[in-house]
Amino acid sequence: MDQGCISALDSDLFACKLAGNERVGRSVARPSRRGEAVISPQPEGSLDSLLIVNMKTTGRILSLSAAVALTAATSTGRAAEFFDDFESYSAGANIHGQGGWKGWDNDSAAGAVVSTAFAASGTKSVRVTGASDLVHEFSGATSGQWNFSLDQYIPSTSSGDTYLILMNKYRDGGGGDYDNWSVQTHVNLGTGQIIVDMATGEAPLTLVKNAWINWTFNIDLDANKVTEYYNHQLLSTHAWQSGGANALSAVDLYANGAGPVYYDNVSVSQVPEPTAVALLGLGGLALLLCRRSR
Ligand SMILES: [Ca+2]
Repeated sequence: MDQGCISALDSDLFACKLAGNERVGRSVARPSRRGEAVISPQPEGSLDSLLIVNMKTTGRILSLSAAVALTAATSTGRAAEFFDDFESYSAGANIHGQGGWKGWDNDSAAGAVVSTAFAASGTKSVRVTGASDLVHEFSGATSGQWNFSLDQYIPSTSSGDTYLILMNKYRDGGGGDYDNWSVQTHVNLGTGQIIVDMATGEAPLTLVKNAWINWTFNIDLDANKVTEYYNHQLLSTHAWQSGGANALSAVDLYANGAGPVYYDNVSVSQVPEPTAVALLGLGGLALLLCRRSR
């Protein structure tokens, strides 16, 4: 393999990545989008910069191929990504009506308070307790593979049964005729068990108290499947939806009178990220052309 070609390729791709992040910031700009579910079309500026750099190095054939690859990435790259670390809100405030958060059915009484008692990132998290039934809707996640992730802290003094829920259909006032549940993880603070409500026969996991743990859900909307991980342990794999929609519609942090439970770093991301797909496509094309030119 031509090492000189590889070095040049690596350098160009690195430059491309830097240019893309500076102008677009798919990864670095996440915190600036916190609190809002945003439609993030593949930005035209970054595509131009990628194309220009690779035209310099590999010529018109690559530029044409890259254009095809980038067009494909663009057509699939409209993602509804989301991130919230709760740092942008005032401590002690009800988060209902801020950053897209709201109580279930848009009821402020079902909101939750921003807290500085515990934080997985920065100094703040959101405190879900009592009447809290905190919702954030998402749009655009209607096909492909997605990761939903958040961090959870439960003090040993908390009590009751609390729930972490993902909806494939949700709207304010939708009720049982419209709303549809995909994930309902049940945390029994009394028995210390993590229980899957949306599948049968799954062994409960042991609740971790007084520590931040991560929940991750790998969602394959095309295959109608979700895999749930609690504290990096496999909890369950089951169908994403039945009688609902192939979509990630909302998260619901449901206290059910229990708590308090603290949540931080709520994240929705597409897998793989469209920018990464574009870069991989360009890299493969460049390597192919380097080999042909030898
Ligand atoms: Ca935080």
